Formats: sequence, structure tokens, C-alpha cells
Amino acid sequence: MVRPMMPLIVEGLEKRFTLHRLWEASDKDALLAEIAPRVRGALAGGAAVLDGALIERLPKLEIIGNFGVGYDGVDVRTAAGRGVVVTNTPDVLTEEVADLALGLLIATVRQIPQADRYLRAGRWLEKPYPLSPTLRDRTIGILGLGRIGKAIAKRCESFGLDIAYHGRSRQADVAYRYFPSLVEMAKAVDILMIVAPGGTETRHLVDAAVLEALGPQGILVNVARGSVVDERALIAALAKGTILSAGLDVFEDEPCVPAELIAMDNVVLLPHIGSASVHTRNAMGQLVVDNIVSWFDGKGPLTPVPETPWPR
Ligand code: 8YV
Repeated sequence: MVRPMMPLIVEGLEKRFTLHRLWEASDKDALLAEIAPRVRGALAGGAAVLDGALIERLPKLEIIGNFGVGYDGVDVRTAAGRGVVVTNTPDVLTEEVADLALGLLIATVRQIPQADRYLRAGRWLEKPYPLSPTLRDRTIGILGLGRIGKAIAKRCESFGLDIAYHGRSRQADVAYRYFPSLVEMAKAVDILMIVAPGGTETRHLVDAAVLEALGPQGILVNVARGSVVDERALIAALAKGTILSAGLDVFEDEPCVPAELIAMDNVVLLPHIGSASVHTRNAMGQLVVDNIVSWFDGKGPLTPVPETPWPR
């Protein structure tokens, strides 16, 4: 374990395995040198990054359990090359993150946190809160129509929104309008909802050109990874009125959020809480434990990532 993780994971694993806590060691290198020849499982997720160099230092490594559906903190290519299975926590967080995405969308469009601040500041006593933009008659473009993207789309349908999506390929099982080009989709929609995975392939996919295409009434919502958006370009676009507003649950350098964003009133900022309910975090933690236990029981991983399929 390279970083502290929730007690449910620690207790679940300590029942069966010897757990080494790398972050507690005063001399990490010395601890690694001592335990590396025996380490057969490792944990990642959130700030707990497992880079290629660390994976290479563990010759007996068999499995990496990632806490989270996104596993951009794991060098999955190195793991796959070494025959190490990587597991993540899909499905158990889908509905929770989709709920948060819709909450953040509505909060951004209807300015819920701003209105709350207005009331608390006693300003309602002076005059009513100004009229907000609307979700009525809007079109939403979803970047990344995976499991969570589809759960968001389903909710958007019931809100009466017109839905489009962009991703690597058109999906046979949905009737939503597909755009092979992200810029073209941004031109056609009012709201851009980002649910695409992080990593090098999607880095800064949403850049100045996409924000320009989204336009002055455009709203950006990101519940995926900060790395998908060029944050400097976003700050400039929000400051200049290139787009109207943004709702952000994720940032490029978490937990550091640029002061420019914090100073803006046309953004709603959340501290990466998409999956962060007690119920869902427990389900995610249990799935991390269950994957590792299943593996060492000789039953294979429960939820391997596509890059390390099982059976091989
Ligand atoms: C977690 C997430 O915040 O699942 C993901 O990909 O981003 C979140 O659920 C993160 O994995 C760990 O804290």
C-alpha cells in the first residue's frame, strides 16, 4: 500500500495478507529493497499512483487493485507487459457519479451555490436574486459515453434534454446523435459533459478550440479527470466570456485548484466527490478487497481492466 486507504480495505486485506505501508517508512527505498522480492499484490487509486518504475521494482507482483473506476494512476502498459493483472471498481459507482453529474449541472445552470451565498450574505433582504440561465430547450453533448456517460444520458432524457455524444466510435445500442468530431459536437450543443477517462490519450482534449466552439452560452461540466481539459484555456475562456460557466468536480493538480477559478462567480467547484458517498465508497472498497482475495484464492480477478483481460 503506497498511500493510506479506507479502513474497510485495510481490515479486509489484513485478515488474509501481510500489508506493508510504504508511506509510513522513514526510508521508503530501504523498505522497498527489503520487501520488493516478496510483494505479490499492490494497491492504487486516487493519489496512490503506481508508476512503471515501482511496478518494475516488484518482480513477484501479480495483481494491482485500483480503488476507482479510472486507473490513469497505474502504468497499465508496464503492468500488462509484465503479466500483472490490474483491477478497477466499475459499476458500483455508476449511478452515484451520474447523480452528482446532474446535481452539478443543475447547480451550475441555475446558480444554486451562488444563490445560497446571496441569501447568507443577507442580500435577499435588499432585492431578489437575479434570474438565472436555464436547462430548458438545451442540448447536451456527452464526451465519453461509457457506463457513467450512459447513466447520465438516461437522466438527461428524463430532464427533456436533447442528447449527443462523442467518443472513439459510434455505439450500436444508443439512438443519441453521434459526432465523430469533438469540435463539431461542441458547436452543436449548449452543454458539454465530460465523462471520458484520463491518461495521455485524452489529455487536453477539451482545449481553446473546443471551448470557442461551445460558445458564449456554453456550459462545461467535468466529472471525469482534470487532465481532459486544458485548465489554463478554460480559465481564459471563462474570464473572457468565450463560454458562460463551468461546473467542475475534477482539476489538473488536485487538491490544488487555481486561484483564478476560486475567484470566479461563474463556476461551481467541488472537491472530487463524484463517488464520495459512504454507501458507494464502501462498495468500491469491498470490490478492491474482493478482487485481491479472489485472485489469491486462485479464482481470477473479478473486474480486470480491458488492458489486462482475464482469462488471458
Ligand atoms: C475516486 C474516481 O475519487 O473512480 C474514480 O475513477 O475518480 C473516484 O471514484 C478515486 O478513484 C479515489 O479516490
